[in-house]
This record gives sequence, structure tokens and C-alpha cells, in this order.
Amino acid sequence: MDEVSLVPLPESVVPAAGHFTLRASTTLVFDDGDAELERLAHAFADELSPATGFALAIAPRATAASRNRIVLTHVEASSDVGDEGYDLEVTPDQITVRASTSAGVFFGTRTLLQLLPPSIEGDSVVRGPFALPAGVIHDVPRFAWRGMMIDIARHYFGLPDLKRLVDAMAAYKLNRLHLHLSDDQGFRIQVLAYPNLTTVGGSTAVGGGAGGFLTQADYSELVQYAADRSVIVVPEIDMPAHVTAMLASYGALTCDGVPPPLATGAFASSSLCIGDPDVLPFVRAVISEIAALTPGPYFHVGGDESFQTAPADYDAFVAAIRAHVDSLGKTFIGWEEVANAGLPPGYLLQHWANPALASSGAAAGARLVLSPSTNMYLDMKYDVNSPVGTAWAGFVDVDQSYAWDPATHVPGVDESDVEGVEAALWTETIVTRSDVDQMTFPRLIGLADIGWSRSAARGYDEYLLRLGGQGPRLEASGIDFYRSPLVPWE
Ligand code: TNX
Repeated sequence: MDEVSLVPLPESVVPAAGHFTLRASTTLVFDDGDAELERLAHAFADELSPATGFALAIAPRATAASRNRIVLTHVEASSDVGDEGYDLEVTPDQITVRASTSAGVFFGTRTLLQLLPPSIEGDSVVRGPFALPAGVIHDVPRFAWRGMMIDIARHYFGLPDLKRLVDAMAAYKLNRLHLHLSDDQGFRIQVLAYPNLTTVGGSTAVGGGAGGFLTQADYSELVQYAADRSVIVVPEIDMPAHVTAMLASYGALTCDGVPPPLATGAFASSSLCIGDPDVLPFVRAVISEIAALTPGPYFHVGGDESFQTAPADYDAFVAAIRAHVDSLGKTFIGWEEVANAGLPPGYLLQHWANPALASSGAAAGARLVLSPSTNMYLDMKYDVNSPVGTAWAGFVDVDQSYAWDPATHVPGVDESDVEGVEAALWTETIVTRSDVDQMTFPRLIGLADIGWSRSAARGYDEYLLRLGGQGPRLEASGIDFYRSPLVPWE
């Protein structure tokens, strides 16, 4: 078993002699009566089918043949695998994925895919053999939150692009898709109570293009698609700033009642009129409607860069929204500026630029999601030659995006305060699917390694080799990644 092929790096890998070979006669086996494992077995068979041409049989344990099988099971999982870890055993006769949850079994199957030849990722039949090296893997994630944010407000990216992103995230065991659904230049999710938010607020984008928005059906389809891959969708409606699209849709949210023009430049500045009695009921209704469509436990309310909102108004507004999110049974999350509002403990604070704010929030009982712009902003150019992106936080090539430690990055904050890590793709300059791919990959893969791997063997030099090994896999998956010259691509 070859560690060099695996990202994220598992906690332990013990190679053994021999191989398991996937054949047309291989059976996928699940625990009798376990509908979730049965679903995962079907989904895995579907994933293996395009490249192999096999339609693998699926059977409950009681009726399955005893050889040449892949067993997905909750029986005898190690006691420390937790909510997402797994044990994987490959012998010449049988593969066993053991975990106490279906998320753990799913992540175990991601490792299995990486043990197969890269051509397994393609969508047309290739020649075998489809052999996996024998051995034993024990694997448990380091952080609970391993996320990616995509800004679909500055430029709109719809359901097909977002599903594709979920697939790529899941391949590297990421588990939170944070959707930045609103900003000055666009409001991108249908709200039945306030249709102008999308018919007006969703009608353009940076550069003046046509914009777009997710219908509620699109959003629900994405949430289910993600959940089937152990990814939780985290919706963000950014407020009280970054709201020109909302103000342009409903002039009642402004202090003079006059809707501003839609914003199509890369930069804009705006604020909800906090003193206006229409504003809180409006945003509460918007949050409630989107929360009701969201089975995941989180609601992100933005809170960044409120330059036009008076500090006292900001603090009162954020406190009121926090109370509303709590009342809906969701966990409140905001950008690090919400720490200024002196909120009660028990929420998530997303660090991006100001370590002092992040550490004061943590000291007051927030848990941190770390998205340092100097390392984890996917809109930063790799180097001076990058055709899209910005560089306000510096150039971020593969070294800079990987060489940081969540346990020590924010002074005064240690690992126990950290819920996890998240990469953020802001899209002021990102227009096409290829732009998304180039800026996201390979840097997102480094985040996955940092967020998941507890292995003491993990390090930048050995990571570069493992990352280089992902090249053919990304290619076979149709991801147009940036071939950073720092990486020894296979
Ligand atoms: C800062 S990060 C912003 C975004 C921009 C981004 C560009 C944050 C919470 N606010 O509005 O898109 O920089 O890199």
C-alpha cells in the first residue's frame, strides 16, 4: 500500500503483501437491513461503473459470497473512529470498510478510490486490471470543519458547477460547502416572501452580465446531493453590509426609501438602514425561509466590512440576528467582525484578516473557522503571472497555502478553540468554470490535508509528492487545475 498516492494522508497505513483485484464478479456487501449502507453500496457501484464497465452486484451480508467482495459495515469499527473516521482493510480476497457512521464509510470509500488507478476517475471504459494494494488503514480526521466557500454573488455559478465542486470536495474528504449567496452585486437564492430579491437583485453581476439565482428547488437538490456525499451546505446571507442587491430590490430597506441602482463594479459599499422598523422583520423572514430549506445545523450571516454602519447599530443588529438564528435552532456563524458585538458563547467565528478579533472572539467563547486570507483565499493570485485573481493578501502559491498550522496560526488561540479550516473563493475576477478550477485546484487539496490529517508524517516536502500524484486523477476527473511549477506533477 503506497502512502504516496493518498491525500489527505491517513493517520496510519500498514502495507501488506498482495493485491485485491476489482472484477466484474466483485460483490458490494452491506449490513443486513441497513438502508444507508445499501445506498452507499449502490452509489459506490455507480461510481466504479463508467471506467470499469462493471455493473457490480450488491447484496446484504447474509446472502453474499465470501470471496472477492467489498464489505461496507458498522460491525467492529475501532472505538476511536468517531463521527467520520474509518478502518480499511484490503486483502487479496476481500476489502472491508468499517466505521461507526455512514459518513465514515463514505470517506473510507474515497480512500479506496485513491488506491485504484487514476483512470478510475474517468467517464469512459478503460482497460484493467483494477488492482488495489493490500494493507490496513486507520484514519480519523483532525478537525470537524473542513470547508470551501464559493461566492456565487459576484459572479453566478449554478447547480451543475456546484455539484461538480461537491464531488471534488468529497474526493478529498471535505465536509462543508459554504455558499456566499448574497453580496452587493447579486442575491442568488429565491425567497418566496420577497421575489424581487432574485428577479431584481439576481439579475446582474460584476461586469454587468446576466447574473442568475438558485431556485428553492435547485438549492434543495444541491443540499441533498451534498448530504449524500457527507457534505453539509452552509448558507450565508451577508448583512448588514454587502447588501446593495437587497437595497436595489426593496427600497424600504434604505434610510431614504429610495432603492439604489444595482451594483456591477467589483467594489461597492452599502448598509441596511438599521434604525428602520422594516429592516429586522425583513431579514428575519429571509433567514427563516432559507433556514427552513436547510437541514444542516448552520446559518452564516456575514457581518464583514460594515464600513457604513455605525458601530452601536452594528452591535445591536448582530445581537438581534444572533438571537433569531438561535431561535431557529441553528448555529450562528459570522465573519470575525461579529466578535465586536460581544455575543454570548456558543457560536462560530470565521477568521479572515484580523487575528486580534479572532482571538478576542475565541476568548469570549466562540469556536473558530480559520480562513486566513494570506493562505486560504483562493482568489489570491499564485504569482505575478496569474491571469485572474487579486493580490491584496499577497501571492499564494502551493507553498504559502500549505505551510501554516491551524493550531498556532492565531496568537492566543490553540487547537482546542479551532472548529476547523475553510478555503474561500471570492469571485470578483472569477468568471468561468475554468477560472474556478484553476484557482481552486490544487490549493483546496492542501487545505484538505491540513484539515483532515493527524499523521505525524505529514509535511510540505512529502506532501508535494502526494500532490504530484493527484495530477492524473484531477485530469481524469476533468478538473482544469493549475500546474504550479512548485509541484512534481506525475
Ligand atoms: C474581503 S473576506 C471580503 C470580500 C472580498 C474579498 C476579496 C470578507 C469577509 N470580505 O467581500 O470578496 O475580500 O478577496
